[in-house]
Amino acid sequence: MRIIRYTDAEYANESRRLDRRAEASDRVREVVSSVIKDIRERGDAALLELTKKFDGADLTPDTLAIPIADAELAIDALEPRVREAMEASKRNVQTFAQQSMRKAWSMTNEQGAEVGEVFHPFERVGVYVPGGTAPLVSTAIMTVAIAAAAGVPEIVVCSPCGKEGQVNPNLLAALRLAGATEIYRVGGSQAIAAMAFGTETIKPVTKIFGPGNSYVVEAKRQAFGVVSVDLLPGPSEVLVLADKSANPAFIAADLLAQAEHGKDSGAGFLTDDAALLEAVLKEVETQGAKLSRQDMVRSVLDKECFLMLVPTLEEGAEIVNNYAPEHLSLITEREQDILPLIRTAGAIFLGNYSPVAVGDFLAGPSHTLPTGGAGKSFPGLTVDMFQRRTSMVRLSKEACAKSESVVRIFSEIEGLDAHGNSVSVRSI
Ligand code: HSO
Ligand code: ZN
Repeated sequence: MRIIRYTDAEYANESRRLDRRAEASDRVREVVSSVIKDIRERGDAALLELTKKFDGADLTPDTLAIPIADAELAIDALEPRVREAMEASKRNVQTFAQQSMRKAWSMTNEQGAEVGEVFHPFERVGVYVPGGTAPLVSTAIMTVAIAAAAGVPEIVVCSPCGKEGQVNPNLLAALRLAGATEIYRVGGSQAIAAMAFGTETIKPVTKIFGPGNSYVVEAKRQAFGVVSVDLLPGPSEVLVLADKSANPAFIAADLLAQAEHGKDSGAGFLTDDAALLEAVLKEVETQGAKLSRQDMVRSVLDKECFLMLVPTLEEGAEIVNNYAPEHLSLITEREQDILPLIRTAGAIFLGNYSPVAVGDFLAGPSHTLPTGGAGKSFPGLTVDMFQRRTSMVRLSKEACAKSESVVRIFSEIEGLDAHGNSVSVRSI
């Protein structure tokens, strides 16, 4: 792990390096643009070829979709305690979503017009659920169950399959339990392209959600405009900002939980307390040695992890804002001073007893959060992203007459007299 202290000569450079903006590499951009072109031109045929190339699976147009009946069988086959865990997570996620749902409202403006907004769920959305080295069962709930809470009737899911064409049975069950109505065993940028542009088998959607690797994220970027997207969530990451009131064993456990996500994920710890830094370092070693995913944990710790001694928590908060972490764990006895300074974290976990893993699996807010610095421009996934908003205006004859003078002035200065007339004609 990289250790950086504010007393080091390199400190200023290092903290500047932590100021991030989300951007794709040229290579990723080119690969994705050719994949999208291929899917647009050749539909299913391209989708099958690319699935063979990237996932090693031999599919046919008939086996692209996983029958919903199979997903229901997967639910029936769940161990009861596993099913109960999934249901518990879904209950929290959907209750949270109900709270944050946008509801129709109206008010009266200065001229007496009734103005307001109404919300409708998108009719057909696409959700990407990554494959990779761990079956992200919780991601099914943290995306699909929120779409279902918003009332979306058609929830299309794409998730990559293994060489034998299989999708993890727990993931399949969770997808259906969460409310998926169509499930396709395809992944990568080709899955995003298929959902955005449509193929013979996959009908196009109007908005695409969910996390993925850098290719998936770039595909969402390139499809934007044809569809809308939620945000650009990539490989997971955490920063911890803590003072001497923090328990080093808890911090180390959170850093290691992050590191086990493997490739491209990142973890960093910032503190103003030199003794805490040493204690966390030691804990990472002892706890880390016992974990099952040693290779991933080691490689993330070696390449992507840093511990930083900062002169003050205020300066730490500034570095956090520049980094815009997906998750921030903030453990300080000065919470009332430091918390208001944090503006760009996707999610904040407060105090010694709020492990990020509870947010990953159970707490309620979606764990689909902006990564790679995207937190500077995007919030995490919320239920209103599944709602389409429309504004409404109703004027009485009196309100119309009261609006006339301002409208006439605008139509005059914009040189659009028909606009003015459309109001005057009603005000005689
Ligand atoms: N930390 C990931 C979510 C996750 N963790 C799923 C475990 N499974 C992104 O917030
Ligand atoms: Zn996680």
